[in-house]
Amino acid sequence: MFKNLLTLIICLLGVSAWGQLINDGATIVIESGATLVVEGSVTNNVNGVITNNGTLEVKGDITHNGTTFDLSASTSKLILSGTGATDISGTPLSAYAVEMNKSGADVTLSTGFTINNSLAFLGTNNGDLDIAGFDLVINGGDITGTFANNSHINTSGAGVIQLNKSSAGAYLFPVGDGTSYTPITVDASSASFVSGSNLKVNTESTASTNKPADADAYLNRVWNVEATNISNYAPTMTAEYAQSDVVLTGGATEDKILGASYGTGGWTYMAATGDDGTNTLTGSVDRAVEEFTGTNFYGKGDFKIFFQGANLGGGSTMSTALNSSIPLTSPYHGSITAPSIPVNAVDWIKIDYYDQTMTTLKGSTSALVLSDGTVVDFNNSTDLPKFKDGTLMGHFVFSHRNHMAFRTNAAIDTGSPTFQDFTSNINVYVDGSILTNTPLNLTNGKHMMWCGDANQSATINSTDFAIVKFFSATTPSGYLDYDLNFSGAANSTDFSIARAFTAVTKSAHQ
Ligand SMILES: [Ca+2]
Ligand SMILES: [Ca+2]
Ligand SMILES: [Ca+2]
Repeated sequence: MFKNLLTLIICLLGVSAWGQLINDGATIVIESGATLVVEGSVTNNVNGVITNNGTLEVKGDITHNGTTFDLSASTSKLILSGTGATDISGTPLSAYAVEMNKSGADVTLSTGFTINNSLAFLGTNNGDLDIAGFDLVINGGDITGTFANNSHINTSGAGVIQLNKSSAGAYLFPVGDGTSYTPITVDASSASFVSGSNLKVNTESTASTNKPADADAYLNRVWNVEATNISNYAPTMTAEYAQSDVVLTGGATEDKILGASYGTGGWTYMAATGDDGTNTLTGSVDRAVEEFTGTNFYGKGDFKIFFQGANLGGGSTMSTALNSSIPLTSPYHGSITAPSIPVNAVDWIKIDYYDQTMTTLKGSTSALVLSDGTVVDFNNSTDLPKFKDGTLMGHFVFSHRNHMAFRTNAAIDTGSPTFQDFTSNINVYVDGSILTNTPLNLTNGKHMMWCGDANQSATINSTDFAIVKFFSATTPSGYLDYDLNFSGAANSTDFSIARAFTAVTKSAHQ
């Protein structure tokens, strides 16, 4: 429209409506209070200067390859409207306030976009803002308005929303993939923000590549959240997934999907919840870079347990004489096989996990006990044992092939497990009706699982003695239930141990 008018200065004072605006070198100023409505596209070519101090409403594309496209005045507003698609391209744009007010059409970024005050989504069906591979930076203000499947910020590309904030708060990121609105709120109200703090968020419509191998209830939805220059950062995430994100296999149900976070050190499930009715997940995180999603809940436990039979001679550790005989497959669960047995492993242990009130068994797994009493994950001896589909607060029952079972007294937060040193008799359930024996046996300065329940009956008595006597008579060797001292053989030593421990009947507190 204004080709080759290099020296023209146009000052817009009232309300103007143009078909399209191609500026090849003029200086166009929209004064404060004035409105320019462009029914088509705005193209600011080389040497072009556009300064908006009022309202610029554009229904078509915006292309800026000119000298200046200044939308930064605090009196200014950029309205993206119309029924056709808008593409923003060229030199990265910076605007003070932006309103999304389209009708069933999207705005797509083909360049970076910084908004210095606010981004508002007006009305309904006003289209998505697809940031594609570019970053949308919100500099201090908020993203407000009405969001829906057809009105949100599509961050399924490589770009992120970067929310620059200098004060703590709960911040909504109205993200989605262009089809489904899947927002996440990062509640960092308790964190310390400074000038230069920011949160970066985008979402991906795929499952986490780090998803636990045996997860059978999870989402094809990941929210990437990164915090920069924020201290005391331990936010609560609240995210909403689309029903189409849900993946269930092997008969798993959607209620198994809870908030899960992946980052340095692996998966965490702090304060994890899930609501398959509202499709809402929550979780707490403590890392600056997190991948938040929904999977089966894998609570963890941090336990220290001693088997009396492996510490009959005393000392600070248990015997590992049985180590080379320990089978890769758990004696308690045929489906659980360790890739290898750690050289300091003493034996397998069975762990049944219950809900908070100890009324419902949620699952059963096996773990390995190391010589210092540490209980480790069978897949990875540097990790804590995991409890798939357990509850956030849960109880545990510990059983062994020839030791008497015991259980927790108070439910444990398996999303943020604290160390449970059962050798110090901490959090061990006592059944007041059992007067013959304590749940664990205090010996050599430690509380240990009682030796001698060779038939896993929750009672140590003459039956166990008879079993050990019978099977040790032929002095077999290997991984044997009647090898009470973990020596790798059953013989007269085990016979003597059985006779001593079964002389007085003992019962499990459970
Ligand atoms: Ca659902
Ligand atoms: Ca028994
Ligand atoms: Ca033995």
